[in-house]
Parts: sequence; structure tokens; C-alpha cells
Amino acid sequence: MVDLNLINNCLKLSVLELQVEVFNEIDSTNLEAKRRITDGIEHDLLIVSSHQTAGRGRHNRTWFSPEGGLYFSLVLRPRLGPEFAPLSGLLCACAIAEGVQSLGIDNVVLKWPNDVLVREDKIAGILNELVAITPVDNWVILGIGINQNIPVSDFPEDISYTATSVKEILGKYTSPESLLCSVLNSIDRLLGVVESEKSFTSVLKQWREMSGTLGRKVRIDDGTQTIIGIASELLEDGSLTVITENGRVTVTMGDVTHLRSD
Ligand code: BT5
Repeated sequence: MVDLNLINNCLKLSVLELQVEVFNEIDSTNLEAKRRITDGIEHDLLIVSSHQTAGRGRHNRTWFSPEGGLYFSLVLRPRLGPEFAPLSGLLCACAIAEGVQSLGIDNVVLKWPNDVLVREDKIAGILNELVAITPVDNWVILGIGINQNIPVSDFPEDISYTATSVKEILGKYTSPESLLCSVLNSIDRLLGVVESEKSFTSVLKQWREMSGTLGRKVRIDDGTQTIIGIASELLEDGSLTVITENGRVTVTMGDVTHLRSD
């Protein structure tokens, strides 16, 4: 189980006022976060679990969550208003990338909207959900899963060719508490930037610099249509512009596949 004392020792927060709760096993840290919001919370909350029995991705997909991975949900008030909640996912992606890089991993890139890749393989995913209790009482849940101490040979067949882990890349065990603190300290710093600048502009700039999607030929499935083109721009609201054969298209949600250019 993740050690609460070690976490408290390495967290260096100035914006988040975190209550931290650690579980050995849970269905999903995002589901627990929702239950806690429904019961009524007053502070930012961090829920961490050593594994999940019903880890979820977007659109209710399964997130493979065995012992060894890092699974947590951060519950906080959406900065600058609920309409900016999707940008928190981009902020988390930047923070996860910083955390993974701090372990000595190179070639970390971001895939729109919320994936962290090493080269082309997914090492982390983010499920951000907005919970509106009333129109003015909102919480955002930032659910983060990082493949840390999981051998790739343990991955189920359907993701074994598209997923990677810290353990696979470095060939050794790394501390979950250190990686968790590193990501949370980065999230806290970036939230501080958003608050002081009253905008996500600097965060979006950092995302663009780390993007593996911009400039790439992509296929995007948004649930109703498939778009193929060159991803050209991340707009200030977090949407993606794609240049297709039929002109410029702006997408606000969808699953992106990076394609070879030829
Ligand atoms: C995501 O969804 O990438 C969001 C994942 C968020 C997981 C965290 S863990 C803590 C918190 N509590 C939760 O219950 N969830 C959050 P999406 O973009 O929809 O990607 C899901 C797809 O990624 C699946 O359909 C698989 O193809 C693939 N996948 C599943 N598990 C994976 C893993 N461990 N590593 C890499 N890919 C995986």
C-alpha cells in the first residue's frame, strides 16, 4: 500500500489544500471521488489506491489497474470556472510528463487530449470529470493512471502493443510515493501559474511544446465521424484544429490515432 507518511513528507504544495486518503483496493478512485462529492466535501481531496477492481477510462472503457500501477484522483474546484475544466486535463498531462521525465525517461510526448506517451506507447491516461452539484457548486475530478511498476508482459493482449511502463523502460522498481509527489507538486505549480495569470495560456504553451500530436497526420474518431488530416493547432479552449482534404476542422473531443505521414 502507498505510504501516507512518505507522501506527506514529499508533498510541497502552495495552492492545493489536500486531504489525502490511501486505499489498498478500490473499485475506481474516480467513483470514490464522486461518492465523496455526493456526501459533501469541503477541501481538495486526493484518493490513491494500490489497485482498482473497476478502473475506468473515457466512455466507460476499462483501465487495466493491477498492483504496481499508480492510480489516483484529485478533486478540486475548477479553476477560472467550470467551462475551463477540460483544460485541467491538459494541465495534468504536462505534470505527468514532468514526473515521468524526472525519473530519467526521455521521449515523453503528449497525445491530444489526455494521454502521455513514451515514443508512441501509452504510459499514462487521464479521466477528467466535472461534477456539478448546483450551477455554482462544481468540482472537477482528475483521475490519473500511470503504468509504473508493471512488467509489460502482464498487460492484456489488446493493449500490450500500445502500452508501456516505467518499469519496462528503466528496468527497475521506482517509488510510487516519489512519482505521486512529483506529479502533484507539478500540478500545484501549474495551478499556481493559472491562478496568478488568470489564464491557461502558459499551460497550453507547455502542452504544445511537449505535444506529439501537433504536426502529425492523425485519425480522429469523435463518436459520429472519422476525420483524417494533419493536426495543426491547439486552440485556447483546448480544442484541436485539423487540416483535412476538405478544409479545416475543429474537434473538441475524440480518440486520436497518430498515423505515419506516408
Ligand atoms: C484513459 O482513457 O486513458 C483514462 C484513464 C484514467 C485512469 C485513471 S486511474 C485513476 C482514475 N480512476 C479511474 O477509474 N480512472 C482514472 P481512454 O483514453 O479512454 O483510454 C482507455 C483505453 O486505453 C482502453 O480502452 C485500452 O485500450 C487502453 N488501456 C487500458 N488500460 C491501459 C493501461 N493500463 N495502459 C495503457 N493503456 C490502457
